[in-house]
Amino acid sequence: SMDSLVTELQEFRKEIMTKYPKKVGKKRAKSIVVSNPDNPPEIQANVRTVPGIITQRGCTYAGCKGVVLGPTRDIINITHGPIGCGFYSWLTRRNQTLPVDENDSNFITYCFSTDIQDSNIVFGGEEKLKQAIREAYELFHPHTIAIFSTCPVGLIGDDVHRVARHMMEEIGGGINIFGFSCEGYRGVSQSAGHHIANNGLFKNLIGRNDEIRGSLEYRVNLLGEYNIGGDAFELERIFEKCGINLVATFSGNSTIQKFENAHTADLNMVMCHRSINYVAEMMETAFGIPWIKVQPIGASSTAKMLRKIAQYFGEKKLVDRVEEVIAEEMVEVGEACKEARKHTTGKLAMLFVGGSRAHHYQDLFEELGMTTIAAGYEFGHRDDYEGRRVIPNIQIDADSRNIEEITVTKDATRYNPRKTEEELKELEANGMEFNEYHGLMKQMERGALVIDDLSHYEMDKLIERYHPDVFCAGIKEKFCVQKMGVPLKQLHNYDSGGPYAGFKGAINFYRDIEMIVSASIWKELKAPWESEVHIEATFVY
Ligand code: CFM
Ligand code: HCA
Repeated sequence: SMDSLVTELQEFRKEIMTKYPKKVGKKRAKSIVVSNPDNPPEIQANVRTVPGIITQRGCTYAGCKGVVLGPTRDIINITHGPIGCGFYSWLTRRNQTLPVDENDSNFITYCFSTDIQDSNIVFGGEEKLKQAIREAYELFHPHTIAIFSTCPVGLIGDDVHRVARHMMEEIGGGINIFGFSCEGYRGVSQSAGHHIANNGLFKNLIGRNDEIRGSLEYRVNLLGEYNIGGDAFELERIFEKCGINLVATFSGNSTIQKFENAHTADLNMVMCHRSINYVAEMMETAFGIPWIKVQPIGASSTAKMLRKIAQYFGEKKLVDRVEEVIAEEMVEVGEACKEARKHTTGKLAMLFVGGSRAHHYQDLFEELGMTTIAAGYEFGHRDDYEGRRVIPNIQIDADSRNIEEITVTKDATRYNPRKTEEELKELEANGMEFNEYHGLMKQMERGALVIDDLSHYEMDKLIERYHPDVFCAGIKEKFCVQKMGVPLKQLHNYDSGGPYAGFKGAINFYRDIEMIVSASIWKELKAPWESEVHIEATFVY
C-alpha cells in the first residue's frame, strides 16, 4: 500500500542519510522522492554530481559526439583528443545505419581521432588536427567533417572553429567543416552536449538544401530517435506502410542530405525530448514547423503516435490507412503479449536509464502487466520528471546562424502550405498537444520511488531491499547487479537485442523480458561451498 511504501522510502532515505557524510546525505535526499501522479512533487535534478559518489552519468563530449551526431553515416566525426574518448564512443551505443547503395558513404564503423599526446598538450594540437582533416579528406572524400573537442582541448585552448574555417578554405570545393566546443567537463552531464550538438545541427546543416525529395504528402521529421538496435528501421517500416513521408530522423539512420532537407517537412515529432527539444524549438521559430511529442516505445503508444499524425493532417485517406495498419499489426502484437504475460504479470521492474527511456519503457512494462516500483534518469531535467509545457529555451551560440535571417530568406510555405494559426488552435481544441510533454512521474504508480542520478550505493540498497525481477540500466551497473542475483536488462544498447520500438519491437521486448524473468539461474547464485556441508582441515605443525 501507499502508506507502507512511504514508510519504506523514509527508511531507505534515512539509511542513505546516515551512511553518507551529512552534507552529501542532505543533498541526495532532495533527489529521492515518492511519486504522486496527480501532483508530481518537486525533484532536484540536473545538478552537479557529488564527486566520488559513483554516478552513472556521461560527459558533454559523449552527449554531443556519441549521442546526437554519432549516428549520421556520411559525416566524418573526428575526436580531437586522447584516443580513449574516441575509442569509448566507437559504436558502443549500437546505433545502426543502412547505406542505400555502394555510392552511399558509411563512416560510422571507423574511429577517427587525433590521438593527441603529451607534446600536443605542451605545444598545442591545432596542427595535428589540420593534418588529421587532410588525411581524412584524402582517404574518404567526405562532404562534411565535424570536429569534437575533448577536455584537454579546452584546457590548452586549441580553437577547433578556427581550424575548421582554415581547412574549409584549404580543401575548398564546397566541403562543410565545423567544430563543437563540447569538452567533457562543460556541463553536469551529457545533457550539455545535446544542447551544443543541437545548436551545431541548426547552424551548420538544417535548411541548407531546398530540393524537395519524395512526395509532398504527409511530410514529417522524427526527432530524438537514434536507431539503437535497429529501432529506426522498424519505425521507417511503419511510416512507409502508412504512407507517411519521413523526411529526416535526428539522427538514426540519417545522412547530411536529410538534415539539410529537414525544413521541407510539415510536422516535427519529438521522441527523446531530453536530447533534441532545442532543434524542435529552433525549427518552429525559423520555419514555422510545429512539434508534438510522440512515444513509439510500446505497441499502444506507437498506435497513439500514428493516430496523432493522422489527426494533424486531418485527411480521411490517412486516418483510414493508419487504422488499417494498426489493426493489422496488433494481431501479432496481441498474441505475443498474451503469451508473455503468462510469466510477466505481477513482476517488478526498476528503470534507471539516461534522460527519457526510464519513462518510455514503462509503457512496455505496463503492457506486460509489470509494475515499475522505482525509476529515475541519470541526467534528466525537472521537466522530464514533473512534466510541463515547455518554455522555449533557445540558446544559440554567438556565432550561430541568425534564426530571423532564415525566416526571411526562406519562404517555408513554398514547400507545403503550413497550417494557419486558426487550424492549429482547432487541433489543440481537439486534444492535440503542441510543445508539450508529460513527465515520468505522471505515469508512475502512487508511492513508487523516483531517484535522480542514482549512486552506486543507493542502487545496492534498492536491490537489497526490494529485489526486483528485472533491473534496467547500462553496462556500468550490469555485472554488479547480476552478482547480487538480479537480472539486468540494458536499455541503452539493449544488450545484443532489439529493435524494441514500434510494433515488431514490442514483440521482441515481450519475448526478451519473458525469458529474463522466467530464468531460474538467478536462484543458483550461491556457490556450492556456501551451502554444502564441508570439512575443514587444520594444518598442525
Ligand atoms: Fe535520449 Fe537516447 Fe535517452 Fe539520450 Fe543516452 Fe541513448 Fe539513453 Mo544511453 S538520446 S536521453 S544521452 S533516449 S545514449 S539513445 S540510451 S543515456 S535514455
Ligand atoms: C553515453 C552512452 C550510453 C552509455 C550506456 C551505458 C549509451 O552515455 O555516453 O552506460 O551502458 O547509451 O551507449 O548512454
